[in-house]
Amino acid sequence: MEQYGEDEHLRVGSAPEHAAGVPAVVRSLRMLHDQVGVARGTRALLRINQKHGFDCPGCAWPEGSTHRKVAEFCENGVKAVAEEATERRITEDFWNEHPVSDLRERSGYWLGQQGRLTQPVYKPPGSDHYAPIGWDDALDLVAAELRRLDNPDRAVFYTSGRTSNEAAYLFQLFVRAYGTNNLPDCSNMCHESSGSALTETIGVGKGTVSLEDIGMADLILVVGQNPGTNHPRMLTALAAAKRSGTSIVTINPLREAGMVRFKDPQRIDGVLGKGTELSDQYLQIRINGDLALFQALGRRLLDADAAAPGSVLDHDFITTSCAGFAAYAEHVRRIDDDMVRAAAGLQDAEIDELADRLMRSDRVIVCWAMGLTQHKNAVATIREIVNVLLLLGSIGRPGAGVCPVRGHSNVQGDRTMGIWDKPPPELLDGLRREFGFEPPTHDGCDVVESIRAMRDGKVDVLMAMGGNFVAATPDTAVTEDAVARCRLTVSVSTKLNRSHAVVGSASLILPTLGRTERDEQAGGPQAVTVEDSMSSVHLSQGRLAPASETLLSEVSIVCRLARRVLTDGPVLPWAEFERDYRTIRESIGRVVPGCAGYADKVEQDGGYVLANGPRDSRTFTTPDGKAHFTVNQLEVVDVPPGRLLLATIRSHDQYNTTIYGLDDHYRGIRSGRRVVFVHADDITALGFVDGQVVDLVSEWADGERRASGFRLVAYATPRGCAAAYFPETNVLVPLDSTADVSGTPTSKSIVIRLEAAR
Ligand SMILES: Nc1nc2c(c(=O)[nH]1)N[C@H]1C(S)=C(S)[C@@H](COP(=O)(O)OP(=O)(O)OC[C@H]3O[C@@H](n4cnc5c(=O)[nH]c(N)nc54)[C@H](O)[C@@H]3O)O[C@H]1N2
Ligand SMILES: Nc1nc2c(c(=O)[nH]1)N[C@H]1C(S)=C(S)[C@@H](COP(=O)(O)OP(=O)(O)OC[C@H]3O[C@@H](n4cnc5c(=O)[nH]c(N)nc54)[C@H](O)[C@@H]3O)O[C@H]1N2
Ligand SMILES: [Mo]
Repeated sequence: MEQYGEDEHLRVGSAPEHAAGVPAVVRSLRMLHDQVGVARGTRALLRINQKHGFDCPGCAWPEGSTHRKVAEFCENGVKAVAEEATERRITEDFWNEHPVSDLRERSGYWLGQQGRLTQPVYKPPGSDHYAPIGWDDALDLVAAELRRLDNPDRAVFYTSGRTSNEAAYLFQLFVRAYGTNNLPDCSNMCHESSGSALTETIGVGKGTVSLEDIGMADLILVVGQNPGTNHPRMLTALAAAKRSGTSIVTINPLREAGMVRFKDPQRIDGVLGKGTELSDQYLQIRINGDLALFQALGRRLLDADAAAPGSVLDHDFITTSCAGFAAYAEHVRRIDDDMVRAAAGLQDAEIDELADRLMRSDRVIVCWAMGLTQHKNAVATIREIVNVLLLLGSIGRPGAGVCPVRGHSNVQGDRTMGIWDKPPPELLDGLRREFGFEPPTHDGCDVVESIRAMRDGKVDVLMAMGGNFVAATPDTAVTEDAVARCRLTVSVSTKLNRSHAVVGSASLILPTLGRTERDEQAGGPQAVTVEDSMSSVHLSQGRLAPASETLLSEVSIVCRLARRVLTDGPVLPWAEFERDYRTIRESIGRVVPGCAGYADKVEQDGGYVLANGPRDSRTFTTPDGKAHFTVNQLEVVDVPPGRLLLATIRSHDQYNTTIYGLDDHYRGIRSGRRVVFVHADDITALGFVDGQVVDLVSEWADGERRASGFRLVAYATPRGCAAAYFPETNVLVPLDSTADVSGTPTSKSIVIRLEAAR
């Protein structure tokens, strides 16, 4: 396969000891001007995250409601905008020159570089070519295929996290009116573990802190997250907190430059000076050691309070607002120190120091991302974070709480709008009331269950609202075969990706407007709404000329498809919805739990913040109204001798499966992606040398999987740990290796061995 042939120029240098916003933004601007041109590029940048502008398609970190800076974006946002606002176009000739079999051999980087999709194209069964097709014919085709299914559960409807609230709301409405809850989404692979753990323990599956809280905390733990690359604007907030006296502790197997020192592009001392030293303590924990660490911290807090009662624990809060304390305390008092050492790989003194910091802090925030959510025990690990915060009463108070940092810019909103394979009953009640049809009540398939169903011949149609299903999901070989068993695959997309090359017997690509673009409907120019990581909802209005006259918005595509599919089902106001998106928001206000008055409230300046019981009033919407301590068994992933535990991670120049470029600046990698980071002593002990090219072989109960040709890079990480980029390594993640409860693929703990490249 020529797929990853770009790596011949790979260079490995030393990783910098800090993240610097200015050079990073300059590098991205170069990318923007290459793709977009100076005038259109500048116009786009001035509209990112501004009032009356568009929400940055980069990440879900909030913008801050009051003091928006002129340039409220980061290098990540610039790249995301360049990717979408590019002036490159895929035109009719492209499809003649590149049969599907050719697209399959291309890298994700190459596919993305071809530019924006401009017209619907169809690949009929038996053909190796896509050819242009009109919108009506395309949508008729999908409708015919959906209408012939004898069981709606034979169709699966995937959503990625850039879809607006309006499109997401209509998509789930259409899918449920059609008769299935098969609504898997990227969240299943992302923060599902956070949602599961938080709903169970505090009653709401979202974070409980605001941007203001970040500045008020005494102590912030950043666990399993690399904001320097994935949420650069978070570094600005952390640096500001740091300057006002907040302590910051990083818990991460890799020494990530962004968490060491940060030069803020928005400040003069960040441009000229040394920047801000961010982490007061940096714990290079072993992969998957976090559950053990938080149990060990819990025990130290209990012991210290037992020695001086009332000095550490918030007894009032625990007694009046929490359940399950006694069982939890009993359990962590008996944890085995040797197991903690084996799992976390930390010195006792390091854990003692962090415990002291917790005891000295009145307000504690814990932030986390994929380093915690993609393990077998991910849900249990996040429950342990909640346990520690409950002990301290550090939840539902200013400057304190849980902060799962979301990825895709609207992944949290999509879930609020009902993109959920296991819908809450209140949402279904709302749909029943508003539209008078009986929605399906049985659970649908999440991502992994959908792949199993496709593999087992139980799915005929896969429709994706954005994203890159075959590349983002685990077990690439299994998934690609599974998808190929569908009769029809349909992608609503802005850019070409691997999911357009690995398809069912028939395949349609439906090109859509991106968030930066003007959306004109019969009722005038339309805005959409999005929700950020801190539950703030606001309007977003695209300003750039669309990439092509032919593009339809996601809302239009759903409305026009629904009208064709539901001809004998419930009569719903699709034409009105398409004409004026405010009518969608009015319906959201009547249907979606917690969104009363939505249409008016989002029109307020800066939008509004959705209610959140723990944050607003320290109320917990669990069945008994209490916050719950939980008891979690400490299990350590069994890594046999000679094997490593692999985490699959992101580089600085990628957005999930979208590869912007081949550098990972903050880790010293240039012009290539097939690298594996391993401790120098492990490289030697395993009989290899730094720089050697190896295969990664994952070992799992059902057999071995191989990813070939990775350059070994000696790196500062604990013994026994390894890291390499996704999606190249997704082939190593077994489909059935998932997190307990949440079902998230265990993309951060794969047992591998290294073999000299064949
Ligand atoms: N530029 C850019 N921005 C992005 C994205 C992108 O791809 N590119 N993706 C977006 C999306 S959808 C998401 S979900 C977020 C992802 O944001 P992150 O979660 O920051 O992304 P990852 O690269 O997966 O990084 C996980 C971090 O966890 C660490 N880690 C791995 N295993 C463990 C462990 O067992 N314990 C601990 N404590 N740490 C561990 C890794 O070393 C790494 O620093 O970013 C969003 N923003
Ligand atoms: N091994 C491993 N696998 C992982 C992860 C990991 O850490 N390790 N992380 C997981 C995580 S956290 C996530 S969120 C998933 C991501 O999974 P996805 O969300 O499915 O993947 P993306 O790469 O973000 O999707 C990119 C594509 O979305 C389309 N797109 C972009 N903007 C728009 C838009 O506005 N509208 C529409 N309709 N389409 C658009 C473009 O065609 C682009 O090619 O991957 C998961 N997979
Ligand atoms: Mo994500």
